[in-house]
Amino acid sequence: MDIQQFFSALWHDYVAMTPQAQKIQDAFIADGETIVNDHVAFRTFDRGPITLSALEPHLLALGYTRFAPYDFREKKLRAFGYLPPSPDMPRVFLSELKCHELSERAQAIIDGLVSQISPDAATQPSVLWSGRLWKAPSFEQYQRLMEESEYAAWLSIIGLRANHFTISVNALSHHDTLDKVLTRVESLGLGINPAGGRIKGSPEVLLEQASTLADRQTFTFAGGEEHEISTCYYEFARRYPDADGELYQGFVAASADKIFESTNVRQEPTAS
Ligand code: OOG
Ligand code: NI
Repeated sequence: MDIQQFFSALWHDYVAMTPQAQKIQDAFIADGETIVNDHVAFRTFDRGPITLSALEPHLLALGYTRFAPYDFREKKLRAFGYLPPSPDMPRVFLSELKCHELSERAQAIIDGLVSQISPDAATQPSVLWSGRLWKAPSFEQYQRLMEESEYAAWLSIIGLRANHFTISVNALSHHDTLDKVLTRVESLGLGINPAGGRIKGSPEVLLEQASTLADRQTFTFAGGEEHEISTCYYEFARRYPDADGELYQGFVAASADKIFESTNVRQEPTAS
């Protein structure tokens, strides 16, 4: 599978879960913009056949290289940023949940899910858009995970797929600031993730980012109970050159920490 086929399959799976992404992309194209994807992101458990180290070889096979590690102590996550084989391809952000930092009860729920995965599930790159590789959890299990980790609860029902694509603001010509981009997104009736402020980061840290609130869907839990859940979101990123004139390639942990919250089911009321 070449890198174009990889991202095309990933995008098709993502927009099926995230109708807002197609709507946003169509609006910018109608405005005369060219869409360049800054990065995509994946989430996983550090358990069973789908650990970060089991998924990473698929990125390396496409020519990606590990760039920088990130750690999110409070969210109990670790992650790596990856650089693409050519600058016109998206970067990748791959994170995993440090399951042993959750309670025994939550770990038992996660073990019950990952034990259903076939041992050879991660041998093909399509594992990265395979979705939920286990039966739907019960609503009670989902809520138990939610008490300790929004990420764990989200992953238990959504599974493996791109949780967001990211429009490169650098590649836009009319909407050349995050603020203009967000105003346009809001004009479509979509909400912006307010955590840490609408715009996260700054020119000083060489990266400004913002994201939508994830789409919502009704999900049928084990036993047939239905509840509204968060699916996936869209992000917007503007990169700045460093002192050597090279465009910043990394992520910013303090901003990423807030971007994760785009899929939170419970959104904090905004301060202002
Ligand atoms: C990834 C959040 C981090 C970024 O650009 O900082 C991120 C996630 O929600 O899984 O994508
Ligand atoms: Ni991102």
